[in-house]
Amino acid sequence: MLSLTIPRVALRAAAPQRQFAAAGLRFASTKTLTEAVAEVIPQKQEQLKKLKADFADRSLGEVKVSNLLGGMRGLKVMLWEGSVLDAETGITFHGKTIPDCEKVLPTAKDVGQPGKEMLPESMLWLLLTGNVPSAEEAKQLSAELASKGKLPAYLEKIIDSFPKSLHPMTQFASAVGALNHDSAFAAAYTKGIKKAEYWKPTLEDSIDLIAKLPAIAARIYYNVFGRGDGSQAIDQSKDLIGNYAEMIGYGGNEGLTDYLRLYIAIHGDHEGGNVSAHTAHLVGSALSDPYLSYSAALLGLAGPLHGLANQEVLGWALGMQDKVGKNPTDDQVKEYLWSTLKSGRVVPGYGHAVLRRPDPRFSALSRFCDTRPELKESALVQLVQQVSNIAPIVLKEHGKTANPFPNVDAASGCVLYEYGMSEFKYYTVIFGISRAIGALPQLVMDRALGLPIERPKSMSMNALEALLKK
Ligand code: FAM
Repeated sequence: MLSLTIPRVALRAAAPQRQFAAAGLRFASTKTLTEAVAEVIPQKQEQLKKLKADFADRSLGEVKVSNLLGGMRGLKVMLWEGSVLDAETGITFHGKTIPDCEKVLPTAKDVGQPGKEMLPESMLWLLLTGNVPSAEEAKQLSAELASKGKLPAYLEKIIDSFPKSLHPMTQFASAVGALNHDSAFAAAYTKGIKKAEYWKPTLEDSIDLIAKLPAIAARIYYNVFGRGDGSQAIDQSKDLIGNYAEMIGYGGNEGLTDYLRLYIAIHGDHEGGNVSAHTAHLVGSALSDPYLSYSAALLGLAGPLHGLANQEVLGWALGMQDKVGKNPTDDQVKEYLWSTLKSGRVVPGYGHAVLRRPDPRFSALSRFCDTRPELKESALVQLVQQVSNIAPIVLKEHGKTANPFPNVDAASGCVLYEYGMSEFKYYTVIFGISRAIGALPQLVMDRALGLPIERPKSMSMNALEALLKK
């Protein structure tokens, strides 16, 4: 689909051999995720201690008025362990690029499921521990998540009471917040748990929440759009997304199921400063439990400049097809782009607060499209490709956007639509399932490192003027 495409076959040929396990066996060497996290925490604590002792007074750069007025762009002011976003090369997860992850992280096939894409479980393991899980470890994590995936009856009732007209993201955030009813962290805190132990119930809640997100999302889908099995049945032998696809009625669709695995794995983490990740960290710094913290993160994700953009892109692309037909010429695309810009709207799916190159997540989704004949032939997917070649030229000419290239949302919703999931309003919920696998591991690390409540300094314009005129 794209010139950025690296043949996936080549990537996989280069992959180191994974370990394979017979279904259902726990090998003596196989750790649980909790055991693996417990192993890495002492090193992280030691690293923080040393950083504080050796460098606490070192400067990381100056703070300019433009930083204060400009959404704190570029200020290095928070710790985030799972991933780092480079403006030119994009995201790395504990130093691994998306193509690296595609080579080494256990896939659906590696755990005996139909499909070829890396599992979100594998990404979660990497983000939490910094290490690549074995296939057995990923499989064991799938089983742990399946065993915790069923929703409590009170939550089902709460979700069923929401009006259908309430945006799915509002329902999602509300349902996640309500799970704080059962929070292990909140209960332990009330009982007076020691600070050094905070991370344990935080991890317990985080795993529980990640396990339940697919069923919450599927129940909302069923209630609002009438699709899926309605009961969110969980097959204990399936991976997280294999179960989710069944719950929303796409279990037989291997292409969509595998797309969801890739989508959810690569949307998981995008370092700490984006609105959803930062919100989880900020709210969690008040020792709000993982359900409350992630509920708040989801409300941030629901904004059109953040997670809602994938829904916007699809509406925008279909609007173009309505206006000029399914296979527009380059000139018609250009004209449509200009009409969007001239009407004062942003071109959804383009630009980024940090990235200054095409988003490697967009490239990964494009590679996926290249491997699937049903997508390669799609007029909508071809339009995504066409726009990705033309929009950067138009946006450069327009002259405002710091990054004229596609971000991940430029493709993501269109592929869902092509697979028959036409309910735009639901798309950000899928992003919301994903972002938990990045935001919650950091919350565990925040508690393990004993990070303090966040409290940056704000200033009024009068106070700022007074300071600057001194
Ligand atoms: N179309 C038109 N104008 C754009 C633009 C776009 N795609 N992207 C940025 N601009 C404008 C922006 O509105 C601003 O104009 P004003 O000075 O009049 O306010 C100017 O260019 C400079 O903005 P910037 O420095 O390039 O971007 P920001 O860092 O302020 O904002 C985005 C970053 C992502 C919010 C912005 O590029 C945007 O609104 N893009 C479209 C929405 C979108 O795709 N969001 C999804 C982002 C994605 F990565 C995610 O979070 N899921």
